[in-house]
Amino acid sequence: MTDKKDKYYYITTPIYYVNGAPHIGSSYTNIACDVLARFKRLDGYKVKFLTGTDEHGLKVKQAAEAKGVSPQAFTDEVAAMFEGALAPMNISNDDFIRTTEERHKKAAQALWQKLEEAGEIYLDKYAGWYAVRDEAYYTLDELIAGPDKDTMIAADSGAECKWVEEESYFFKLSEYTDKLLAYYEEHPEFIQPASRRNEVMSFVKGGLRDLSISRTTFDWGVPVPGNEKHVMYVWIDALTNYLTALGYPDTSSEEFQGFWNNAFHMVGKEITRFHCVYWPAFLMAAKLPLPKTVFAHGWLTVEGQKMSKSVGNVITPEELISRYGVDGARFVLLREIPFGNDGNFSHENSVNRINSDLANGLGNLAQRTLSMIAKNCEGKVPHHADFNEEDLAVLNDAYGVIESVRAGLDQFKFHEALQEIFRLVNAANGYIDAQAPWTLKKTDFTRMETVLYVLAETIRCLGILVQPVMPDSASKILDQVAVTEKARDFTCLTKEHALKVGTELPVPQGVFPRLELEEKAA
Ligand code: ME8
Repeated sequence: MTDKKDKYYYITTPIYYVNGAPHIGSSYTNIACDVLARFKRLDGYKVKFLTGTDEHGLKVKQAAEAKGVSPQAFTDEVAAMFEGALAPMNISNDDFIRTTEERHKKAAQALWQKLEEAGEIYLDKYAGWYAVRDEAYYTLDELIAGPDKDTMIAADSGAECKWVEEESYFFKLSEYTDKLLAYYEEHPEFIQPASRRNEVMSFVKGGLRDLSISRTTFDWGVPVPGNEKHVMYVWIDALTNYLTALGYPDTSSEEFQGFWNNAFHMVGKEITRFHCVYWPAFLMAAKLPLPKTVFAHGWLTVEGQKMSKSVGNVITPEELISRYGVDGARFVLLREIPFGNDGNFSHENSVNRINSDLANGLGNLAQRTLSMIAKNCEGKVPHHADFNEEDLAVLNDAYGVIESVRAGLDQFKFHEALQEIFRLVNAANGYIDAQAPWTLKKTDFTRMETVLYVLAETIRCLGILVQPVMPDSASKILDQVAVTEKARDFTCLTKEHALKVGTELPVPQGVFPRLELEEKAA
């Protein structure tokens, strides 16, 4: 839960490895964070929304080698693909960080020095199993036998591990076991959802070992200050990005303090250990406050299978947009899968969901109402008489639903927040059917005007409410009920901001086309 009096909100995605082009996995996280960022802006917060790319480490270096180009040329190219995928998905990030930037190198080295000054780092020798794919060290109890004697497999992720032996700096993570457990106990909101919190807590309860935080066998990384034979372990480098973007090592600015005290990290569930164990320990060691929450969402599969190049089922953001439109894509990803759970992306379910909620639900509500107003009320916001009980029930719902939407989003329950909004859509469609303004047109014209007014006002509220999830469609809806740009934030969800009788409305146009499964998504 954010502290509203602070009015600062800092939301981050993981920074993505630039070893391959973006797929809908990163779009999923980006969209979720974008919805939160847009929601908070409309709710009066100062928002900083950060995403970016994680460009160092062996995995990226090896991908560059496979292409026969230098790591810098390779990362420049792939980082541009990640950054370029944001605008087409309408991602409203305020900053894009690349770990190869100078500002980041400076921040990562400054954090290292803080840890060193605090006496939390020592030089020793590392000997153990390392998975390049996960950029992670594993202990024997986390491994299963591999295809040959030199290779082990990480039981959880399936990544191949090789034995490494080299001089390395270590962070005294073992000293943080109790401190972390006490922190998790005192701050149940720190790791969400609860299932992930339980997993992390049982891992930490097993006792932590000191963590190897530098490498000497390659040089594609941030040099360790004072000993440039070493580069930093890619995760200590990567995690620091969240501080870099706020201007670290300068912690004195209002921007740093406001945002860092209200920081929310959104990550996929496979990287909770890094964000919920290593990161808070580094921050404690550097005497910095911890983020409010790390939320670990579930894993997306496609038509029931893990997305993989070899299966050939990787969905790109472009494909998603070309089939469903930007808003349709954003909507289905958040509406179909309870956030936090693993979820399957299916074209059939997506088409059905878009048709039922958007084309038949919200789209039809707007089309029926606005075309009746165009034909019967000279295209102007109609007059209304006193509202009766049915009218007030719909209007009060339209003004009040923001409370449950806000509560849902504060708990990262996107699907529940959307269910609330679409419950209102269904209620309004039920109201139009029950009131039958097409019949009232012949029997009681004044009552028809009132009913159409109630519906237009409900559409205004719905337009405001769906902005975070479907910014383009919301803007079209709000244009059609002549709501000015300034009157679109959540403070306008009150009767004081209701549509003014007699306001001229533009010619109505359909906002959500119906999709055909056979043609569009067979
Ligand atoms: O882990 N379903 O980068 P990464 C859901 N660089 N989300 C998915 C997904 C899927 N199938 N595939 C990817 C890294 N994601 C590190 C992070 S942060 C300091 C460093 C999303 O390129 C999800 O957010 O492997 C996941 O955590 C992230 O992409 C992993 O991106």
